[in-house]
Amino acid sequence: MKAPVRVAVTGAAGQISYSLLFRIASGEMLGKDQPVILQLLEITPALEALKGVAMELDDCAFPLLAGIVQSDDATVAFKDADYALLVGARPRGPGMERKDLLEANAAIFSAQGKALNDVASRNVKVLVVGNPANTNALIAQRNAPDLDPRNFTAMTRLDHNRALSQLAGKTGSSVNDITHMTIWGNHSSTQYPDLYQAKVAGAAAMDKVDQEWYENDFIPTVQQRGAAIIKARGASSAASAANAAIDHMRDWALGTNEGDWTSMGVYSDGSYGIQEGLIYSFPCTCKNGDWEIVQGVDINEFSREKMAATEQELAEERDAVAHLLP
Ligand code: NAX
Repeated sequence: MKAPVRVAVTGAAGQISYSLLFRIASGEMLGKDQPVILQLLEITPALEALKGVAMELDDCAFPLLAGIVQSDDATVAFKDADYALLVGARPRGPGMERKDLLEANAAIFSAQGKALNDVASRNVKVLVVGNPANTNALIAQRNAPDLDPRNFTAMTRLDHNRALSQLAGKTGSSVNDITHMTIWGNHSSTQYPDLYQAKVAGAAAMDKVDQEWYENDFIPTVQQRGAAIIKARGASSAASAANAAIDHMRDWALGTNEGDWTSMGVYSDGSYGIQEGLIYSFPCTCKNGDWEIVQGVDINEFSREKMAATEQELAEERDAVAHLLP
């Protein structure tokens, strides 16, 4: 058996974590031969609820669960962390403007970035799930100057998986037949789900659907799926978000499928003309625990416009919190 790795999860008493933690502990994220120590962070008022979650984890008697740490102190929860899933965030309250939401979260993610910088493993792989995920990831990254910016990622895998499922439904195929799906940009309603590269059983997806469906049905459905779930369920996506977090981390740690790619919010190096330093979702491949932005994807005029719109939104979010960035 391998030596255990340390997996920190924030917002650990919340609804996404209630699905996520059990799957991490059962080996679905890092493999059935990889023991894990869960290091759980919550705010002080939620520690009692967290205790209940930890009791349930104990009661599963997971063979791979080598320990549980519970804390309201980020420097305890992130100590030597090999993986950090930043799920906890401040939700939008009544009367809160977008700017207030960005600022409230900037405070949380600055503190967590600093704590990661001070105590986490130098190779820590960070996934930000808490919204606004891309900008929260940027804030954490900027507050962790001693860590490689490539260690910080934001989750657009749920959007990617939603797009796979919509396309499979439309073409009467299985999600297993679909490759080369791409989500560009922000995890928000400006995201651009791109079908121009996607393939269904090896054939171009755009030859199987019409432009009208693509523009007026597929794109808005994927962009608005989070809101549709809230309307139907009365609560935001939880199990599917946890599943996407598992997929994102598993691919990063263990590699993407040969001949395919996934979508990840990563530090832009200027690829495709996207401003350097933004955390922007690109098509990525992963190998040996590292990710790479896929190069050479053809960008037509339609795509260029949509990629620029979501880039613009991310630049605005960054500028709105600029006074809080080091
Ligand atoms: P919940 O409100 O159920 O849970 C959040 C938990 O975080 C709470 O227990 C809260 O006490 C804790 N928390 C708040 N501030 C914290 C801090 N500073 N340190 C540690 N813990 C803290 O929300 P849940 O449904 O689990 O969603 C969590 C986040 O994921 C939200 O921001 C949500 O918007 C975001 N989502 C992101 C998605 C994505 O694709 N990137 C999709 C699903 C989800 O909407």
